[in-house]
Amino acid sequence: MPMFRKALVRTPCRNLVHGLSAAGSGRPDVGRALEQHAAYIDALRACGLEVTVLAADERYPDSVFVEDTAVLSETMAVTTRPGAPSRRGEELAVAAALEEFFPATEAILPPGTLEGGDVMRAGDRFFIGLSERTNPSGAGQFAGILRRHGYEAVLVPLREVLHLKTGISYLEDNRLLAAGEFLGLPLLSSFSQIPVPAGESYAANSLWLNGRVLVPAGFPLTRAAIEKAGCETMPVDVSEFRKLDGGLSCLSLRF
Ligand code: CIR
Repeated sequence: MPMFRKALVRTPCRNLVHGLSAAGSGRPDVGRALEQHAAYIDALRACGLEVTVLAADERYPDSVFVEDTAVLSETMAVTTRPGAPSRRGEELAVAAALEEFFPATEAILPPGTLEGGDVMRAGDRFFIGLSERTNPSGAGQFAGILRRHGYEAVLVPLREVLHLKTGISYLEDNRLLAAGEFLGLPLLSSFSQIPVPAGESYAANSLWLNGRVLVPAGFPLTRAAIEKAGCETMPVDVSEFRKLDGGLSCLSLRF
């Protein structure tokens, strides 16, 4: 079971209101987003993580979703090339910050695109979503990097959701929280699946951290299902980030 010691987050910028959104559920309130972000950092700290906070960057409305800009493990730091053109460049400040913690970083190069939200680790296997943000070149480059580090890569074509982890989360001990198109998918059949109850699919993006699971606030059925599967849960309100299709995991890089 992994032990996370550190996390990297980035303060939401005022331009968050101009972030990408397909959800059509209104624009985020920046003041509330800042409060929620601070509470999210507190939750990470409560799970034992030391948190590095990068400064807001007004050039990138979506830069609070730092998970999309890198993929990390004990031995590897890969900076991505976001598939959304407006997000390209976010990864530079993240790469610079990671230099303090990793001896070397690798990068996804053009024409490849990859966003960290499309990468889910389960032990030594990394599942990579092929999505509108992660193309076959990006996924292929990343799979090559994984193999060099002794990991296995499994490609998962997506049909409906933005990112792979919009619909599934690995909760350790072979437990997989899953919603929608991922329920019963043969590629994921080796996991013990916890189905996300109808109407709560947003909570499929929950976050295992050192034995506890952060769950978005307001999804009691999913929370109960996770508790029933043996995990202590901690609700965190991320309603303002949800308006931009962002989930709990998107707000941090853990390592
Ligand atoms: C975007 O569309 O890129 C942002 N508004 C949301 C990114 C969410 N990130 C994630 O699911 N990993």
